[in-house]
Amino acid sequence: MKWISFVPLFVLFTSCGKGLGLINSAPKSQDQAGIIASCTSVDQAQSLSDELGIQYRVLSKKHKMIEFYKVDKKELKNRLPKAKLKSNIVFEKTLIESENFKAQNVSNKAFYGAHVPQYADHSTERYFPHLAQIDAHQEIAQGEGVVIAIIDTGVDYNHPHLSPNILENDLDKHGNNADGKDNDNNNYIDDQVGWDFYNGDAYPNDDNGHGTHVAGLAASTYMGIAPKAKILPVKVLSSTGSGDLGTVAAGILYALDRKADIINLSLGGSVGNSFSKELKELISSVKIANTKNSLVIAAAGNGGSDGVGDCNDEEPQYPANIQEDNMIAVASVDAYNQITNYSNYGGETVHVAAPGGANASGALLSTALTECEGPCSSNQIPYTGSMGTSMATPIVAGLAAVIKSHSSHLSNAQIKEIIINSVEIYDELKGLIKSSGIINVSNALNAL
Ligand SMILES: [Ca+2]
Ligand SMILES: [Ca+2]
Ligand SMILES: [Ca+2]
Ligand SMILES: [Ca+2]
Repeated sequence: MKWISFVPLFVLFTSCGKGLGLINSAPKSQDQAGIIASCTSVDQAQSLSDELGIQYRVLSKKHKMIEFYKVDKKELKNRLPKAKLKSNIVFEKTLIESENFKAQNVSNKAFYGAHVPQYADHSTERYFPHLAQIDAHQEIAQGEGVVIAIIDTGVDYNHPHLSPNILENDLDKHGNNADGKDNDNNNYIDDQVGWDFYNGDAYPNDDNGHGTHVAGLAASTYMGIAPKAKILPVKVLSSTGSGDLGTVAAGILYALDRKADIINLSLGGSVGNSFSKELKELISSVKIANTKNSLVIAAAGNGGSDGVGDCNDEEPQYPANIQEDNMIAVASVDAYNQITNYSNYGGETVHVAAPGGANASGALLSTALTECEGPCSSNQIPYTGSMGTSMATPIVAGLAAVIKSHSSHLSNAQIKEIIINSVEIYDELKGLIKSSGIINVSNALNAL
């Protein structure tokens, strides 16, 4: 399976004959942060835009989520009396926890390919020790039939170890087969492999590397936790890993439309209680996910600006601190089962820990951006090392996919309970992690 990787310059919704005032891309800075109006139709937004000369962006046509820019909130309220209005908070790079902590011991891209020895071989254990740490790769279930949405910086969907697992929307082709029409009627034109909410196009390529690494940890065909799960790439973060709450919420809603079973959020920030009103859009999308039996896995966070882990019970981190019964917040442990220096924690609010890499014991190796001209040769398949709660999160998403593929009748709440109750408990994690333990694939499957 191959995709054309060029990015066409078509504009979303051109077929509607609308254009003035309508923009596609996410806000690039705090200055441009907008106001989200829920319960507002595109027609209402367009007429308001015509009248006032303001810009707007359609976050979700189906859910009537529109973002307006450079507009007075009071004026908007007068014009759209039935709309629910929330200012959209932009995560600056310093707040975002998708930071790609490059480990000291894995300096640059490492190339592995078909010559990499198979699992259980000594070398592979050395390169992918997190698999043995959580007793992964049980042959009885590998994520078959389960969709994991990677809401992130995008995914390199041409990577040879990811492309076989990308969820394809056969009804709405892109690239050479694009017809500029929304053939499956989900309000996104030619969304064959996913959607890029940051740039407003059907090509959720990764211009950072973070999302590609995250996708591989969960579901690479080679050394992913769930090597047969499907990956749905949804780009909501910029090339520097920053983003905003409304775009993340829109990404979640899109993933639900594409029937994602598991939503991976290796991102977040300490937006603080004072912004709780602005969080409502994000919280609402997680609640909707719950009604669709979708499990949301979120990173506990990497300790904020000083990089030293904080207690999420006292300093809430979002989305990880959203208190819904389909949300699992994940901390990071090193290869010695100790919480990593950078990882946030919380005996009340952080449910489980998973391997996330640490300087002392190495970064987690996973898929990296390809630079091959044409298809990559077998010895040119890039993997790289990264560490963070961003890396621990897809390990848990992979486990959720494995459980669901084994027992598809389980509800998201039941899968969450199994993940939490099957951890390996460590005394050192008591009080830091709600379950006091590290996830374990073998235990979880034995509990089914
Ligand atoms: Ca579509
Ligand atoms: Ca189409
Ligand atoms: Ca794109
Ligand atoms: Ca800190």
